Amino acid sequence: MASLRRAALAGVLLAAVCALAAAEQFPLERVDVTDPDVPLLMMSGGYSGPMPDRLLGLKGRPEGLGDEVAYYMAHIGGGTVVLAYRPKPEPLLYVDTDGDLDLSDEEPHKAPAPKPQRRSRGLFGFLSGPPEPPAVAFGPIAIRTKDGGQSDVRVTMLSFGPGEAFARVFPAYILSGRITVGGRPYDVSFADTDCSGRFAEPFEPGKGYRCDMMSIDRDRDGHVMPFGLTGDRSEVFPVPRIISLGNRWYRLTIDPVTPALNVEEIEPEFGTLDLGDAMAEADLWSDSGIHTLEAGQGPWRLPAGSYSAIRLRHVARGEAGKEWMLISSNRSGDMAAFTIEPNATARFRIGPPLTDKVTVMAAGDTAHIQLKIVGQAGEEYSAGAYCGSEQQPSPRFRIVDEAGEVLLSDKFEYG
Ligand SMILES: [Ca+2]
Ligand SMILES: [Ca+2]
Ligand SMILES: [Ca+2]
Repeated sequence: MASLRRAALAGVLLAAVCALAAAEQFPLERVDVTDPDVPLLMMSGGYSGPMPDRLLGLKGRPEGLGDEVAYYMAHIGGGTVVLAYRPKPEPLLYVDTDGDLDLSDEEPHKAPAPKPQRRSRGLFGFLSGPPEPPAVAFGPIAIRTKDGGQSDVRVTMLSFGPGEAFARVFPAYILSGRITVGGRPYDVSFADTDCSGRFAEPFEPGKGYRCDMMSIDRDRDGHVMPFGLTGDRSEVFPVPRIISLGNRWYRLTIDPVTPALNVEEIEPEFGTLDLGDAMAEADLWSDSGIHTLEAGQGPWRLPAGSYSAIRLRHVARGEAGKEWMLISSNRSGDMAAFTIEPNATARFRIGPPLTDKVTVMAAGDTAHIQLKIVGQAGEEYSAGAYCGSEQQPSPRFRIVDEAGEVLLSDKFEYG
């Protein structure tokens, strides 16, 4: 009887292990993107301004373009790609699709009539502000990547004034689908944000913001909460290796050829992050998604893996209970890239004692002076503390000559 019970128990355990290991595959479909102003593409491309063509090392140029041609360099597929744009009489774009720095071997791309003006979108995707400049849209354009692959991109030229246009390069399509996990359906999308030609490359701290992005409608309200000040409520984040949904963990693997997404339930290994000071807060990007750490809640148990602090805050209480905050948001210092090992503790100390770092860049008779406040872990804070939600006046400075005479007294500007 006992052995029967043991056998039954073993069977149950085996079934549980099998249930955990079963991977499920969900189809993804290719969805064309013509508007880069969607949350998933917020980190894509950026804007490239015109640059002097003598700096580009071009071996050949397209003929008969006249004087009004402007040259650009865009980051695509782990390298840079040169573009030439002539706005008039009919907009033409040349792209060095084979990366040989020769534009004379390229076909011109023509654009349909410019899109009508519309109001620009703010940080959270709401329509606000003045009308955007007219946009001239090209593509899709197939570009050979550094590793011999192909990246399909679109290029939008935005004119801010006569003779001045900015280029925005973004992926021509995303992969979208619906997965069912824990009995619940979730809409997911993946963008080859860095235009490498490879989808869903998991987050690596060293790549910074040039990483592929994923969105998931986690709360299933039909909208995607963009990345911003929303911390871990954000539904857009760098593609993780593992993701938590409904308190369980899943490994995501993309099959870009089919295309399909494999989802497999796993038991991840955990480690600990200890920031010591109870007043330290952090927003982390990692290969296990976004983590928001709040003051007084640490140390934190987190999945083992790669991390990058994209925002650090040191909070202090001043007189009358006022809350002061120093904010570091430029991925600086030891926490810009770090690892949490399984069953081990990663320790960092941020915030005071602070040191200041002044850099002076002189060009001709102009000097650019930059002040940074540096914390214990090498993290750089903007030089003005926040009290509540208000940033305090920026620090003042004086430039004195050898005799101590004040040559200039002014204050730093934020930026
Ligand atoms: Ca070429
Ligand atoms: Ca990619
Ligand atoms: Ca949502």
